[in-house]
Amino acid sequence: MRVKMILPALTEARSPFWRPIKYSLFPPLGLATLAAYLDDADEIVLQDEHVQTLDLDDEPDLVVIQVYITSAYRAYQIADHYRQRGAHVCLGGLHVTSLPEEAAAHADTAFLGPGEDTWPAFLRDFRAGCPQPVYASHSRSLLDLPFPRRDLIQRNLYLVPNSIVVSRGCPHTCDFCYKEAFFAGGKSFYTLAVDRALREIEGLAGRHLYFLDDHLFGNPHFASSLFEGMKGMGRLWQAAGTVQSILKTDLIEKAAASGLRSLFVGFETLNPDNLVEQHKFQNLNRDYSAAIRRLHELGVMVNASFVYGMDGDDESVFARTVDWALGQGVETATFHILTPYPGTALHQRMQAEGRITSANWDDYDTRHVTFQPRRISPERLEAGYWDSYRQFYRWGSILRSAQTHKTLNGKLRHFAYTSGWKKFEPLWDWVIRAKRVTGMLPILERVLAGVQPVQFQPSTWKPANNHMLPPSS
Ligand code: B12
Ligand code: SF4
Repeated sequence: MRVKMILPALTEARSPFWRPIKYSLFPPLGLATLAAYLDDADEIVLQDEHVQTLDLDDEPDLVVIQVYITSAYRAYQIADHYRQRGAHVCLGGLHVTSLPEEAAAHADTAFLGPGEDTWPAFLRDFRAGCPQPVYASHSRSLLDLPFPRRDLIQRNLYLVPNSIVVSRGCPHTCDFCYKEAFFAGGKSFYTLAVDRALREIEGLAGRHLYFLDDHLFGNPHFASSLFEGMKGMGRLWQAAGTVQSILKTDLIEKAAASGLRSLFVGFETLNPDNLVEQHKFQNLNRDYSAAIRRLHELGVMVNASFVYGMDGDDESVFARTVDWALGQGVETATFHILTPYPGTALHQRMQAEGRITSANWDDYDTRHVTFQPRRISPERLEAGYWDSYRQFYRWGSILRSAQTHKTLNGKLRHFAYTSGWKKFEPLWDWVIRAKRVTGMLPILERVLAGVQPVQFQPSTWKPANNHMLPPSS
């Protein structure tokens, strides 16, 4: 069987004039995972439109397309093209799960939720000549998960070829997050077996890893065993975690001792009323500054994520947030405009209040305002969002923020990392076009390694309480 697997790109990533580095970071791991369920005899071609021009002139039997909200229109266009050519077209992923009826108009088969149970079931039916129009995932487990078919990925096209996920979902329930909608109908947080995760890590070439898990620390027992197992592997790695997971346990020391060098942290807002509004209770009453200090003391850089446009935000939110982040010595910051993704609790609330102003999915990229904000105009919200990036990444800001670190090493690493991402964008653009992105990985590793690895000592840190299991909200 000839199988074509496609990750379509949003318009910006296809621009002939400008290619932001973020689209050349990670390979399509979801599709590589699904490919692992195919037979050895199947001819598989996997293409990622973020990094290559699609060949649409072929004649596959089966086409598999992963649909994100911002690439939905492009995905439907490709799907229609292949259906006209007689292929059986499968659509799945986050957007298909949120809006199955919209997607079904372009698919022979639509998949809701994660694919580990539905995809093998479909393949059996397809080979038997009786594929169904819809498969919805209910039974969730990663215990028999095959290794992703990384051999189908062109590693040289990505800065971070070693992305990996060892869990799915998250134990929390924030109103704006895709998670509840995507995992409806089954478990919404589960992990690989630790040994299986460690074996996959061992098989990855080079030093650098990027865990794409929503919340790598979400199951403390799993995370602790994973970090213990990674100690001594000589890895340098990056991941995402919550403020709570930094402050509450000694997991973060174990993570640093096994090579964690940069953490994406969802601070989201400095306003507690906003946290309550979004049901992000795990951030409430947490000392954000203490979390950042703790990471820096361990030699871990901080990528702080902020969301603008919640009901408590007014015009003052931009300057206040940027100023706070710079004062804390946060190395990189990502700003987002609150986006009510279909299927989320936020979307339901906004819709009930008549505040949704756009149903153009191209606008749902966290850079456009798609709803009526409460205390600020949509124009000011977008302007303030762009201005935050400008202010945070000015040379003067980078220097000021780098100065907050206690050690020379910390200052230099901050300066190199922050300016490397944001001040050399023309260089990144050139490197992407020259297909030499992976050649930059040793530089990234060098910067991440800026400090000596932290030796893990049994911690004297006392958790805020003894609740070591993943919190439920
Ligand atoms: C890595 C990543 C990226 C990377 C690359 C994406 C890639 N290579 O896949 C980059 C940096 C390019 C990126 C960009 C963006 N991203 Co992004 N990204 C992620 C992240 C962190 C991990 C994705 C991943 O690899 N998951 C692990 C794999 C194993 O899971 P998976 O891809 O979901 O695949 C599984 C299922 O979805 C399903 N499946 C998927 N497709 C199909 C198809 C079929 C036929 C079947 C059967 C099953 C199936 O089966 C797979 C195995 O279970 C997710 C968060 C998340 N947890 O998903 C956000 C996320 C997907 N991104 C998001 C967003 C908003 C964006 C941006 C718009 C951000 C921005 N402002 O620029 C852009 C644009 C994306 C686009 N192309 O349109 C949102 C998506 C919201 C939505 N409803 O679509 C997420 C969920 C983050 C969030 N919490 O809001 N992203
Ligand atoms: S903590 Fe992060 S991943 Fe988890 S539900 Fe909230 S926003 Fe989503």
